[in-house]
Amino acid sequence: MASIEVKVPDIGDFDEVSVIEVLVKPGDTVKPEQSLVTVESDKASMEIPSSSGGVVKEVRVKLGDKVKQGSVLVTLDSTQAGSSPPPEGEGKVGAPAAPAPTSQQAAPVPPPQPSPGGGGGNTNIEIRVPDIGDFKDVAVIELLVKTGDAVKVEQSLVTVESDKASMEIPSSAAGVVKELKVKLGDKLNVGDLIAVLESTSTSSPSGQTGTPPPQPSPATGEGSTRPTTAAERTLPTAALPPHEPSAPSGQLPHASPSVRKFARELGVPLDEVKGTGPKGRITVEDVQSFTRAVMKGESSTKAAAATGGGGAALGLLPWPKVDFAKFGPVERRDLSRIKKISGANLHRNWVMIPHVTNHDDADITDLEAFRLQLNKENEKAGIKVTMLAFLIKACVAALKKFPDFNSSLDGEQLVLKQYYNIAFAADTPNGLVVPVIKEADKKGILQISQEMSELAKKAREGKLAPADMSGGTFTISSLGGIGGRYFTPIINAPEVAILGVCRSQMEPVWDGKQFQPRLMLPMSLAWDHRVVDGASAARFNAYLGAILADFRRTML
Ligand code: CAO
Repeated sequence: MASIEVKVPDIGDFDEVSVIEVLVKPGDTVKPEQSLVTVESDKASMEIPSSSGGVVKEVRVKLGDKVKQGSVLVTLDSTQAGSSPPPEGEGKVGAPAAPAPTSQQAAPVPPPQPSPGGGGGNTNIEIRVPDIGDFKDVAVIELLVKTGDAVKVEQSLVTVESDKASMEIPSSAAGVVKELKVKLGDKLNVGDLIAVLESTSTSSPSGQTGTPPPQPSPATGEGSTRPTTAAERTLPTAALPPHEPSAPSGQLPHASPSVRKFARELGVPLDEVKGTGPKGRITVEDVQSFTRAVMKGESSTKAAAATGGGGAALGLLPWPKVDFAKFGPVERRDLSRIKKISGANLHRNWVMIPHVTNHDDADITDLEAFRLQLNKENEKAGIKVTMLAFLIKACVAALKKFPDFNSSLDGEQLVLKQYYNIAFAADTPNGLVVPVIKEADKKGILQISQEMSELAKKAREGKLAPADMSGGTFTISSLGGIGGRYFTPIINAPEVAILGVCRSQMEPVWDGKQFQPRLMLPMSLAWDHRVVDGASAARFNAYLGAILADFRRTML
């Protein structure tokens, strides 16, 4: 029976790091690459994986211990299931895992580069991702600055996260952010451009003065400047709806990457969990206790409280369990990732929002004639306008007239948004996604059409970035290209209303003297009865119908 000592591998530039979490205990079976401990330096927190599989015989470290390369973490009994030979090139027993999930290495950070166009007194400086060790394609989970912000050397610009570590990327120079080149969800690698700064001070880029360039710092530490909410962190995987982030509520939750990942998988808002670990660090147990309390109805998340409770104590019968195969052949298919996420969101929204739907018809005879003419004119430019683009514009006009429909509930307050970001449901082979046309009030029909077709294409190819699906204030679900008459669309929380439209068709409409053939568009407006009522919904639909019947009214 071979006993293997698993040691701390090469962790780059660090002399000593503290053990902040022990992830295994004697008797546990571990697989190669499974994380054993989380360590933290003043630069980053990271998990150290096992170089071999086996059963944990002894854990040689405890919380707070300082470890460095070569320190023994655990001994494994390698005869058990799950063991595997040490990684290639590591023939000796107890060799460190290769390569270690270091979040930084000692390699130099590329100095900031003056970029072209920086003439006169001000120089443009490009800030790029420094060497972040073995990580590739780390996701941006937080933007810590925006255009126009003055930043100091070492000030964090963005937070990135892999499944092993999270870290903030600091600026290697001082200046004013001229352009932020990344957005939430972007995947970054060494050398990628993060921002262009305009150097207005006498301070010169650190790489040029010979001072050591700043290194990424831990995103889990107390030093973080602006926290993102847990809701924001779920954005990379969010489909319908991408939950509107609530206002930042304080410090960035202090938790290791594995705890953050665990919380994200459960949908636990980490900034609402009380940490019981050293220095208030949130542990796996804290996340589990939080989840248990919510499930038992003893506690509630802020989001749930804002919309009237957790819904855990509905007292419903259990879901029927049927052995379908008893009645005939069946096939089992896993739900797609998008379906799983959107299903959970749809379920919550359906259960928690008192939906009411008003149905109405809009006479789009003249608008359709105009649309066809427009498409003829723009045939060469390759822009195709569908009714949805007009609907987006018409909805903006209706939202301006009835601002409650462009709001969100926040506890006992209504947040009335003064921007008009219209989301539209897009059907994709993997499920439903909801991209957003930002600032639709400031865009013309042709631009909206173009953006819509780009977003729909990205949606079908599964390439929508979280930012493409966030910030919506009202949603339209159009089944017009498919068919049907009316349906109840589910409100895309935290929005308060959604418009569903179906296929238009010619109908006889009485004009007071005779029936006229008119092209009628069936509309279904679903709304949250806590925020609006039937009378205003009927007025909204009537106004929308009037605009669609005579689009000149949008100019009024
Ligand atoms: N009445 C009649 N025809 C319509 C119409 C309407 N209300 N809306 C669109 N059409 C026509 C278009 O003009 C186009 O006609 P041509 O092929 O002759 O040019 C055709 O239907 C197809 O349109 P489209 O679907 O490609 O374009 P769109 O802008 O209307 O919609 C998009 C784009 C992405 C929203 C749509 O493709 C889609 O995915 N719809 C499904 C949304 C959905 O699933 N909603 C349900 C959510 S709840 O589960």
